[in-house]
Amino acid sequence: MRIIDLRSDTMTQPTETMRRAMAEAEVGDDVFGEDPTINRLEEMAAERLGKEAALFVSSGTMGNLVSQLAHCGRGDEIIIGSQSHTFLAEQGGSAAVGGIHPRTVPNQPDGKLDLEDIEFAIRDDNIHFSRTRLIILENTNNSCNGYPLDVDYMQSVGVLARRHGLKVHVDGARIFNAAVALNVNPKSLTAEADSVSFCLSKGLAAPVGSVVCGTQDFINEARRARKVLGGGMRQAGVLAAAGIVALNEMVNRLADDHAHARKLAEGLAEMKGLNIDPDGIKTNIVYFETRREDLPAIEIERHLNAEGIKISAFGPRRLRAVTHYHISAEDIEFTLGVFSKILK
Ligand code: TLP
Repeated sequence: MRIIDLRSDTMTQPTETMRRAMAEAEVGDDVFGEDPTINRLEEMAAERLGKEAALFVSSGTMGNLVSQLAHCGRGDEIIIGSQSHTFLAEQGGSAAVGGIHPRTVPNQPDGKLDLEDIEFAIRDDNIHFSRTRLIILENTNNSCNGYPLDVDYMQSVGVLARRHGLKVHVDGARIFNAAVALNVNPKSLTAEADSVSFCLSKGLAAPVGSVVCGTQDFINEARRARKVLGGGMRQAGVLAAAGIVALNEMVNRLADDHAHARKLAEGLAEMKGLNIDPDGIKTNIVYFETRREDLPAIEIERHLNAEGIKISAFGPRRLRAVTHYHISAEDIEFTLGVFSKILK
């Protein structure tokens, strides 16, 4: 049976070029800073995002956690979106591992945190309160339809943070999707951020890894944090080699994923019983709702699965489909055909 896997862009398989680069990678002990391929990936990543230095880590979750550990001490507070991945889906690592207290602010439908809400959440110097240290933004914002946060907004949060002596971390798991969707240089999205982490293993199709970028001092701290978490890898240049190919070859093509997501959204919008605004789909993540009493999300997921189409129910009425490297325009047509059959 033909399988169309729309559960996540994490499902992407490494390309042939990646597999070759991995097999031929020059490697060394990275805990000693001696893996030339990792060093090259870190230099490239820092350059792409306009930062002094970078650190290769095993996952997006580790990237966000080492960044928080580098910026904050125990008892410090972070301001973070109530719908953010770091708050919702990283096991509460901020608190569990770092002793860092999350103060949530509601994400607006376009993923932004309202500037007034951020300002209101910043703590005064008062013996009752923890100290606010860090604001975390997510770009693109996964739960909010993968919405990209624009350059002006990213800058205004940076200005606000500096006014209050705070740092900004960007969970840029899909920052290159944001840059491609907005048609801007990714540097302009991270210029005001103190740190940014991005994933190589999502739309960019590398098998493993994320990179954290920031100042050299910040990266020194993040490197210590990575080691205590057990993330000091040795000859991991075999992984970084795929990451280099990802940065060189897989960024511009993200536009195809966005076009496919939009096409899927437009098709779903025409179907009775589903709720979706295709204009809200700017990147590769498509959330939609079922209004059919007889077809809750989990039932739709089950029917699609039986036809070889994998998507995820994200609540009683909400579902998510994510486009990526292995999803073609024809797969979208086929998927829409199956949807109309199921909804009949
Ligand atoms: N997102 C994944 C998983 O939650 C399954 C997905 O399918 O969307 N930040 C953001 C915005 C993310 O979407 C994710 C993963 C992460 C961080 C964590 O990355 P990993 O999975 O590499 O730890």
